[in-house]
Amino acid sequence: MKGIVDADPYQWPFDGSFDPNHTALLLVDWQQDFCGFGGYVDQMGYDLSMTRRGIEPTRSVLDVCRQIPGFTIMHTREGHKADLSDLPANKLWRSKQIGAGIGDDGPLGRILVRGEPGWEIIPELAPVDGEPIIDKPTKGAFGSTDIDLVLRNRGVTHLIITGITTDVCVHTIMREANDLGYECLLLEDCTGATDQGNYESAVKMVKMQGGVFGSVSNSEEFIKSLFD
Ligand code: C5J
Repeated sequence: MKGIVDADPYQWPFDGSFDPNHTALLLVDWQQDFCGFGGYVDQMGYDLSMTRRGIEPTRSVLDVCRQIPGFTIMHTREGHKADLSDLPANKLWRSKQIGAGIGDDGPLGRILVRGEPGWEIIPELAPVDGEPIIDKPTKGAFGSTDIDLVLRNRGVTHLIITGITTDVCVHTIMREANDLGYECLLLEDCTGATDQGNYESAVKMVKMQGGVFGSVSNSEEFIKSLFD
């Protein structure tokens, strides 16, 4: 395995080759609430095809990574406690403004509440035994959970990032990780936003300043790099 990914604006990783023992595939918030019919994003009235289009490429990457010994595969989920005690008043208010109040009943149970059908990770990308799941009440993960500790305990220094939505949780997590020194790669076909312009801008932002938050590639290039 050469482990160098053809990416933009630089061949990833910056230091020449990556080692699966120090790399994690991160699957950010692949939950029914963000890409399932009747979930939070659907209830807000957005076009689900935009958040769903990354499912198949991500599944291809996941299938390959699961076969590589040493590779960490980690999932995150956004959701709140049933009593909503971890839900800030402004987040609740905003969700009600757009007609999808967090904690309200919807077709997939209570919106964005832990344990409800809408909060579950979609079956296509569901975790298997041994894959850590990080639960967060926030958009980011590093400021509100033990994700950094879990990654460091496994010796992870490099992150391959997939998930939804590109401009919100994916970007927040990538920025947090980058600030902590993780070498990040975003797979652009393995992510999606609720708005095409936001998706394109979010991808573009990663690439500015020589890769201000990391580098950007896609599922095909990443998988190819594993077999070069
Ligand atoms: C949002 C997320 N978009 N997982 N959450 O509210 O990106």
